[in-house]
Amino acid sequence: MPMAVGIEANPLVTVVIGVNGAGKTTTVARLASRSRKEGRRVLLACADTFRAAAAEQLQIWGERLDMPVLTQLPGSDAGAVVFDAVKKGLGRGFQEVLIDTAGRLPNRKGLLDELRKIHTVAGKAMEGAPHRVLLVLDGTVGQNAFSQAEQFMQAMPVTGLVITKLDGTARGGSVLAMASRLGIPVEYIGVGEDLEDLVEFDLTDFLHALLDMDASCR
Ligand SMILES: Nc1nc2c(ncn2[C@@H]2O[C@H](COP(=O)(O)OP(=O)(O)OP(=O)(O)O)[C@@H](O)[C@H]2O)c(=O)[nH]1
Ligand SMILES: [Mg+2]
Repeated sequence: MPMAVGIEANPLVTVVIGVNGAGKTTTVARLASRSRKEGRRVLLACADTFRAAAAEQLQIWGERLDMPVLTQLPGSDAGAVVFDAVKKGLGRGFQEVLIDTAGRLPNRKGLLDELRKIHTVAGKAMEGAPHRVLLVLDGTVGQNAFSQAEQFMQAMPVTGLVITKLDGTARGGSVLAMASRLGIPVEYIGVGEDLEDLVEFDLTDFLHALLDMDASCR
């Protein structure tokens, strides 16, 4: 059961969005790995039909995790991949469908429209999908991430944030402030480059770590 999200959908459909290089694909792989450890059957889908190497990158993760990956050729319709993935998830007894999307700057209208379409198409394939929309933000970019997040939120109802690259940065405090201004919970943080380096966000632990870091800087 996906306790972290508290949503009982079968399959649970998650879409991962964010700017280029924020850590979306890595996050998809890490979430998949966590779910598999809980014994859940996961289908990965690459709705990044924009960048040629994107499907290949997710396929490599799929091989490493021994999980099926649904892809399409570059230039094809991202919505079609999402529709197929959700239908396959429903029809073949997967408990989770994790959808990776193309990296995009939110000021490109066409790309935000594509996200809107992905959202609509997922809902057509399964009522209520996507159940979870995770916006991945690079924890090293600071305030810039705030306006990016606001724009993404216009394209899809973001349910949670994933803040990556919090290893080796002292920007943790500004990230927290940002999440509270956006009114969206931080679900996970990325703290390194390994598969295991995605941890559930716990405010108390985080504040302690921040205070320790602050104390060691004095
Ligand atoms: N240090 C560190 N590196 C990370 C973390 N998360 C992701 N990365 C690295 O960030 C880089 C980009 O990650 P990707 O997952 O490919 O990012 P993406 O958002 O899918 O990128 P595009 O598909 O090009 O938009 C990779 O080199 C990752 O290893 C993290 O928590 N800490
Ligand atoms: Mg990617």
